[in-house]
Amino acid sequence: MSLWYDETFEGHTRLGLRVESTLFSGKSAYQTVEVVDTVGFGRVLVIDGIFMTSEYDEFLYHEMLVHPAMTTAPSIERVLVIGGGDGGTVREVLRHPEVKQCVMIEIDELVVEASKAYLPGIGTAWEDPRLDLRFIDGIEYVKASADEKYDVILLDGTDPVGPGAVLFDESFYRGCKRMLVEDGVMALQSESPLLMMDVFVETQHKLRSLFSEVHPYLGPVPLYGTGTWSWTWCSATGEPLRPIRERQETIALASKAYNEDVHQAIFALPNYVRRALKL
Ligand code: SPD
Repeated sequence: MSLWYDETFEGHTRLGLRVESTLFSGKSAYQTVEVVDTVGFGRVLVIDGIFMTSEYDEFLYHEMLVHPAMTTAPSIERVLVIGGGDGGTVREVLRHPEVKQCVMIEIDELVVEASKAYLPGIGTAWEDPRLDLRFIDGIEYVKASADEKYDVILLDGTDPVGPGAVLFDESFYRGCKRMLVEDGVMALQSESPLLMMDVFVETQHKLRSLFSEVHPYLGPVPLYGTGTWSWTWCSATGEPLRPIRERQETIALASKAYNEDVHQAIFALPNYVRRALKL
């Protein structure tokens, strides 16, 4: 008998993965956390029934969230990651030798515990001495740390439901902007422009009210419904298509997806997205 795990979207569509076994299932104060072993996607982290990341395609998500920002920010010594409890985002950040400190703020310790135990191939940088992992609420951290300054801020949240919903609030983005150095870069996951067009567009508007440079970019992540995913690059100054070549070449050498051409290509927006954003 085969067992399938389905994620359903808006009550009209579902993505199903054939499951070999459930490796972990637990409930924290915030959410239900599971790790399932699937036939097609390897081990998959699931939060409140939503697929978060998989061994099979996590690189497509994490490399795209991290490297466009990390190769364009003038300085990358101090990096803040909010969310990202599976460890994939900080792993990519810490591949950059210029990083001196990476503060990671994760609300739910259970996500990190489960990921450390069952997804060790994703979180390979937990022991890096430059990582400062703190289990606190990202909203509270941003409110309380207005004087802290970061060169790069990366937001690796869940969908805008459950405890991660507040990571899509304009006031939260404003707080993040306050923590960026003047020429700093923020990048965030900004949902599917197909399945979640309303969230995608609203997010762009919120960001545009705060940053003069707001550039969404797209890439494939098969685990996420429709397979088309978006991230957004924001800054008060600067330009996403002018990466620092030497930094980029070093990172591209050992990346599975990210390289110089991909960096340029992902910022090309199809007409349906341009029109939705009135570009
Ligand atoms: N639909 C799921 C969106 C999840 C985005 N964040 C994933 C976290 C991976 N580090």
